[in-house]
Amino acid sequence: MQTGRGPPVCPSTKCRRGSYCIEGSVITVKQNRKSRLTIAGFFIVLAGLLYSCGGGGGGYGGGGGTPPTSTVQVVACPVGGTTDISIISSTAAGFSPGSVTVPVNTTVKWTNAGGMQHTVTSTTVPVNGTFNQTVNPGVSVCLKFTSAGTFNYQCSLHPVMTGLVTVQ
Ligand SMILES: [Cu+2]
Repeated sequence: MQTGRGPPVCPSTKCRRGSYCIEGSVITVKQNRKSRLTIAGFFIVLAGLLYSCGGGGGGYGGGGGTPPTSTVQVVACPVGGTTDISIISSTAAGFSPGSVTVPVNTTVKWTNAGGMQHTVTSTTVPVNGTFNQTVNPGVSVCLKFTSAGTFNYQCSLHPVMTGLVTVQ
């Protein structure tokens, strides 16, 4: 295996016979060309490899790994046990409270207490921590945060509305 040299090679079981793979050709190039060319060539080959392998599965065939699991999951709102945020206006104070700090595996519940549609849309968040939920008037949405981190969000319809969920 070429671990440590970059993204892992596509497993041969996922590459159809006849499609090119990294191993032989790139090693040869690496010995004969300067490193910059090798790197460029590597990514060109890698792109082709990902493309050729992507049709069979979920698009992660090139790495041979599993798809990333989101650390923020949309869940049906439970009865009780949630940290509650009201959406009260389309101003900067629209999310109330605008900042909450919760333990890992907390479900946060946003309830639209106004008459306008809003969203709860992540902005700056950890990898695999994105979310984007529409919240219609009178409706609640719930997100379960299963990993620690700092999750910034806004209403995509009224970007002045911002909020923060800190999970620790
Ligand atoms: Cu809004």
